[in-house]
Amino acid sequence: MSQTVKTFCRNCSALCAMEIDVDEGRMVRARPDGTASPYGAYLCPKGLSSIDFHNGAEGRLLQSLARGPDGALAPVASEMAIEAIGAKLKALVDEHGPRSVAVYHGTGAYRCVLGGLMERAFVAALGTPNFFSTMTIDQSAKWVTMARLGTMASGKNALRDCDVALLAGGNPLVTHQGAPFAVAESGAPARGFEAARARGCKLILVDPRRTETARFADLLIQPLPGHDAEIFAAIAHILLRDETYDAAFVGKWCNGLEALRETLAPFTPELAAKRADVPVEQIELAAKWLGEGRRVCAGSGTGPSFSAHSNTADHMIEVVNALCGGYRREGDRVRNPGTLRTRPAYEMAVAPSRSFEHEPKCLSEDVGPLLGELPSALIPGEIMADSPDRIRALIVFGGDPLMAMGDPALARPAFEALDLLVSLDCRMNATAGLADYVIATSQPFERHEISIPGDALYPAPFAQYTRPVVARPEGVIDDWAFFWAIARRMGVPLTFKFWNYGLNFADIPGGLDLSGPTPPDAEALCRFLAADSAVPFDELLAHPEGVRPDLPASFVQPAPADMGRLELMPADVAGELAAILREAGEPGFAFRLISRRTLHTLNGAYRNSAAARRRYPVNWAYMNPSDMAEAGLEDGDPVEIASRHGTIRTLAKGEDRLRRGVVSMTHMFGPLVSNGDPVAEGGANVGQLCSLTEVIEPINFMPRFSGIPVNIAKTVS
Ligand SMILES: Nc1nc2c(c(=O)[nH]1)N[C@H]1C(S)=C(S)[C@@H](COP(=O)(O)OP(=O)(O)OC[C@H]3O[C@@H](n4cnc5c(=O)[nH]c(N)nc54)[C@H](O)[C@@H]3O)O[C@H]1N2
Ligand SMILES: Nc1nc2c(c(=O)[nH]1)N[C@H]1C(S)=C(S)[C@@H](COP(=O)(O)OP(=O)(O)OC[C@H]3O[C@@H](n4cnc5c(=O)[nH]c(N)nc54)[C@H](O)[C@@H]3O)O[C@H]1N2
Ligand code: SF4
Ligand SMILES: [Mo]
Repeated sequence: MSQTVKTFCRNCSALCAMEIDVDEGRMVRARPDGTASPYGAYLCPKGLSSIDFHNGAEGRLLQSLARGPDGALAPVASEMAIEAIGAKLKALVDEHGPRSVAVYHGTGAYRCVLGGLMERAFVAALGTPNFFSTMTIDQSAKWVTMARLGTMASGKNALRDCDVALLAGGNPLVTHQGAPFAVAESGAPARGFEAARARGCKLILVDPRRTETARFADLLIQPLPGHDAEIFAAIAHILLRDETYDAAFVGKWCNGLEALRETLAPFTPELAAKRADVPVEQIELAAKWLGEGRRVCAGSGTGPSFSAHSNTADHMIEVVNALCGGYRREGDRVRNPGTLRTRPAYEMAVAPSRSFEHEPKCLSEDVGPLLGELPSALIPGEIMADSPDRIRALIVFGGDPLMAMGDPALARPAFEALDLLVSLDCRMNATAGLADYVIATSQPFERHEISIPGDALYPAPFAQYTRPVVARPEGVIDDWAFFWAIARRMGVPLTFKFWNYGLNFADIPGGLDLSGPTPPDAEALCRFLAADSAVPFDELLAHPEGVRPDLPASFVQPAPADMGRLELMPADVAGELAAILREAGEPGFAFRLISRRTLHTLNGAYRNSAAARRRYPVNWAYMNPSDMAEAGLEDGDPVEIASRHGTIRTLAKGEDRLRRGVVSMTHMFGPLVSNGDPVAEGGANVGQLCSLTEVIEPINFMPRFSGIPVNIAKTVS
């Protein structure tokens, strides 16, 4: 029997609405569904490939695995694995306390609503501070900025409202990464940029690569990577020099203008232009447009957050945004106040928390949490710490931290030293290969899901609920059911709550008591989450295509209380800028290796789909054709890429979109540690070029994933 089912994609926070044809219980075709979606009908190649992925293109796990006495992983019933894991965790907690248990939340966990909330409930009930996620090896420079500069509660201006928008180091046309950090709409990003241009909005991009997004740019600055701190310090310098900053906004909400002026005095546009190797006129023009803009937004993607001095760079990008008053202001229209949970917006500064200076601190470094999380790059150090409180068990939920954090020479032995490593995943990956247990989980189209991750991010109010499109195979379990069962086995009483970033789980009132013996019902959990929804749950049930409620117009309200001011130039940031000024560069390396993402893969996932393999039999080392000619390289030539920390082999490919002096590769290809044959291995792991101990940032301990100094040599194969 064949039928068509309405649901939504779970790959990224765009949560694009889709229709899937199901034939005899098997998904066969996907189409975009524009019936109610605020993006209209839209699916990117990953949304379309999710059918192949679902049907096993990537070696789906249909059974859980346990490591036997012979050291090999062998199939095990999930219930038996959970019994053994629960018993082991309980013994560890009884002997060493809750801190001995850690959780890592990966990309596969973000759009798994019930799993993610059950995981939070488990961590809160257990009382371990060891919550890690990809966020601290991604753009946590933004979290550091919030903690040091503060934040405007009303949020930044949306692309739909801007007349000047700046995006540094992001490529939303490919990644669909948009607000709240980057300046873009995550669903149908090209339509968002086209509409902005049609309104006359000017778009400025700062990227060493002329990205796919650059076709919408009015100004493209192509710097050497790792110099965003100087570039944005110079833009701020010009705004102050020319008095084109928003003095009313700064006067009302900011501290530290004089310290900013003083610190930025040496950061002239000429200095930034020289360091970043760009025309000084481009920096002047960007600052002129930003200064003239009436409604501005400056933001960034991963580029500046991955490169040298990422925390300082991000701070300066936010300072530029603040000098332009680039936030929604009292009386501004709030296009989407949220649907499942409607929130008022206030024009109000929230003072910096400097949460990282407070307990609970890490064992291996004197640093505390950012938004309730500890830095993922410190997981190896927290396992190896000479302390009774060290991490002894790690549960990895939808992630591959060994591939993601880089420096496998340091990280792998630490993971091997754990008493217990559990991977909760729908397929095998490098970390799962080391695990004691791999729990085979359901995949998105087999789950109940409600659109919480998109709720405040959709460009207009919208909510969607989906039941499973197809049944889950017999041997797999839902992620939430794993956390519920483990807690039950350990005697840890769970309270299920509507948690979101910025909230402290324990402080959220109410919740659903799940401490009883009967497993909860997934739909009942979603109904609970929709209890305060502007669209009643039954209406969502009746409209599987989603609902766009007709909410009364909402506007930014005046501040209800004095919460503080933004700190433009705290002393630590001034110190970092002074150090950057003294820096002599990193001689001895001819190239800088920069990060990139590809349209057909999602970090480690989808790289074995037919479409991805055709395009990327290896992860190419893309280079500027003139650089290649100078090095005697031709397309497809084998090359060796050497950083201070490691060496990998791959094949070179010319790309005139890249500026000279950079080589661009993507992450998460190939085995964790290569044996040197990139073609046979399907790529090489750029993480081998990274270090978890050197050139690491303060506060979030962010490793350098972009702008890595490297040399490139042709290899004789
Ligand atoms: N198709 C696809 N979509 C994805 C993903 C995927 O793997 N594939 N991954 C998802 C994830 S986990 C994330 S975090 C987001 C990331 O989303 P984006 O941030 O949009 O990711 P990238 O496309 O890698 O864009 C980073 C850009 O920064 C530039 N860059 C590198 N170094 C520097 C620098 O020092 N300064 C400046 N100014 N620019 C620099 C690079 O050239 C690149 O164009 O995408 C998400 N979406
Ligand atoms: N050198 C370098 N390193 C990087 C980056 C880089 O650009 N360069 N990018 C960094 C960034 S931004 C990120 S976000 C990280 C990514 O790091 P991770 O998130 O740790 O890595 P992924 O490969 O995305 O792992 C996602 C896993 O989730 C699984 N999965 C998918 N759906 C589900 C599900 O429904 N349930 C469960 N349980 N599992 C599921 C997939 O099979 C996959 O194994 O890497 C970081 N590391
Ligand atoms: S943009 Fe994101 S949600 Fe939409 S189809 Fe692509 S991966 Fe799925
Ligand atoms: Mo990411």
